[in-house]
Amino acid sequence: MKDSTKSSRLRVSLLCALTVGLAVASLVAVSGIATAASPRATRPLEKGLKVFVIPKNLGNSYFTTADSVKTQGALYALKRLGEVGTETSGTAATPSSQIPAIEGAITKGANILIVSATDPSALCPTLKGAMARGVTVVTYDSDAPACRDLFVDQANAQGIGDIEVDIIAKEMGDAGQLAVVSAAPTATNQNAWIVYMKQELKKYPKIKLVKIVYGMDDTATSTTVTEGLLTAYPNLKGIISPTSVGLPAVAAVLDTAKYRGVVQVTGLATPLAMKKYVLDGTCPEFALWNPADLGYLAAYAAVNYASGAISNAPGQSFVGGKLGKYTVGAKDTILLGLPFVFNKSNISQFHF
Ligand code: RAM
Repeated sequence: MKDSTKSSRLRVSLLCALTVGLAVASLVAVSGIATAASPRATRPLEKGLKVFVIPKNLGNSYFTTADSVKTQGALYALKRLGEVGTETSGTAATPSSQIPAIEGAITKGANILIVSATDPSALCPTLKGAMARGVTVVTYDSDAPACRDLFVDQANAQGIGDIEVDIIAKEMGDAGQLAVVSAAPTATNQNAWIVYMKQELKKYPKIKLVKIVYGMDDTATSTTVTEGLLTAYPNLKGIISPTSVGLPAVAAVLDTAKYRGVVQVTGLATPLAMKKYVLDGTCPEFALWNPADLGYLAAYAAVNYASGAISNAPGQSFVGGKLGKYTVGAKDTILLGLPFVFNKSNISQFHF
């Protein structure tokens, strides 16, 4: 099957799933991640564990959704499991802002750290030190492969890269100059997706990736770098922003008569932040997964691991609460599900 056919089928099947009334949470639950391997969770899960959930930064609504009790994210799952959950991080999505929060959590006697890594290597001395002291380290959202026990991945990196390129290519009429407004230059997740974007772009030889700029998961910086792109590349036809802070900032810049429909945009973001731009045509389609389910699953995986109910060997399985059974795959990774495409037909159904 041609890859373009494959990815459009993915989109079609996701949208069909929605039309039969499934919300994102249930899409994830039925997306075929769970396997037939039998659960090894014979040991009871420990209670009263001190668990610190450490997103890239605080004040990002994507992570607020992933982590909060109210959204049924990580802290909700920890509460249900009888653990003591705390969210902490710095204010900027940088290692220098995040590392002191990780160190603080270790000092406070953390049993488990659940971390979205701002950098795959800068965090390692701190995370390895924690592991050496018996602290379970689980990454979610953005990995640090050399210094954690498990990674809970939101969706296949290639699927995320491909879907963004296929959406923008369609909107650009398969031709013209394209730029990327990413998060931090060190972000493991965005960098992995960009690798696959470049690969997928080979299918569209008339699209030229002219520049990658970094908005640092900060609205003001994302706005400034977008304005810089529009000045430097007056013929720009498309922007992909694979960050939930970057995409609404880019869309806000393009939401004028001058740019709407002239410079196309897509990427990853939470639906409430994008509703206006989807409905007014600035950004007809973008993708994401359910961040609350990601946090929830990371909490169940981490507690199962810390309790000795699972190891990180491929085939180990556990029940992720309401999400059902999950299995550890290659590279100590547990996959939440598939990316999901939001557009005019479905955006109003989502409230995060
Ligand atoms: C931002 C962060 C996060 C990423 C989302 C899509 O919130 O960079 O790591 O997964 O965007």
